[in-house]
Amino acid sequence: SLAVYPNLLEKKKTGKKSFAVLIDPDKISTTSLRTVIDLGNKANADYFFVGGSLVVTDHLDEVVLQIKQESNIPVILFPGSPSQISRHADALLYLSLISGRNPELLIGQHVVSAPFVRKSGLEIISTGYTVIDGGAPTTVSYISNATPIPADKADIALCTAMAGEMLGMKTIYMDAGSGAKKAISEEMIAAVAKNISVPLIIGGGIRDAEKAYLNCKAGADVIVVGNAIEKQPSLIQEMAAAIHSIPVII
Ligand code: 1GP
Repeated sequence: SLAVYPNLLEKKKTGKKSFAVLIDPDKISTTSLRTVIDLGNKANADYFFVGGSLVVTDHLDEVVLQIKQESNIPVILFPGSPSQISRHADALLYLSLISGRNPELLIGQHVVSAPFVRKSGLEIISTGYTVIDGGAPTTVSYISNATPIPADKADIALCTAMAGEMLGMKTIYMDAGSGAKKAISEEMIAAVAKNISVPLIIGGGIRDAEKAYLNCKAGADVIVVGNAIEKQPSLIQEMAAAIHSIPVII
């Protein structure tokens, strides 16, 4: 099988959309992890993203290993801090918070952890991480000490994404933050998608299959869902079906 990023590019060529199930090691118990993995397998979820803005537990390795044992779906780290690295994963979203003006999250933490990240042997996917205002402060907006892009400023999001792509970021991840009151609007997604050619990852506050579908129609390549699934794991099937229903170009 292809490495994660080449595979993502292949999918983008044909317009095949992906569904990422986000697992926050802080929030999930071993038994519900088993259920989520099982549902992900059955629904043909495309990725398991593992991480969170505030991982306080130390069982990241355990969570990743359990997924690897019970599934063939690639595990991609979505770290809230440089300590959230497990060499057992398949790839790492190497996030630079390009929507913020906090130098630590743009480059400072990367410098400090670079040797450790390199040594992990993980596939590194540089990601222009762009936080959009989700209607109320989210963990990421608070922890990052950086102002999110206002939800109605599609032009700022679009210029940020363009700059990220030109700086060499392999993906752009627009996030309203976990549990966001308001998910990112389709208008903003469409404006950004039209103007970049790297895969566009969208997450934060997506609660139903219809919104996931509409985001894909607007140009998202990967839909990430965490909170809604934690509350109702059966949504995994519905979300996957909606996202995979988008026709591909052959
Ligand atoms: C958060 O984009 C992810 O960083 C997913 O958000 O938990 O609200 O689905 P939710």
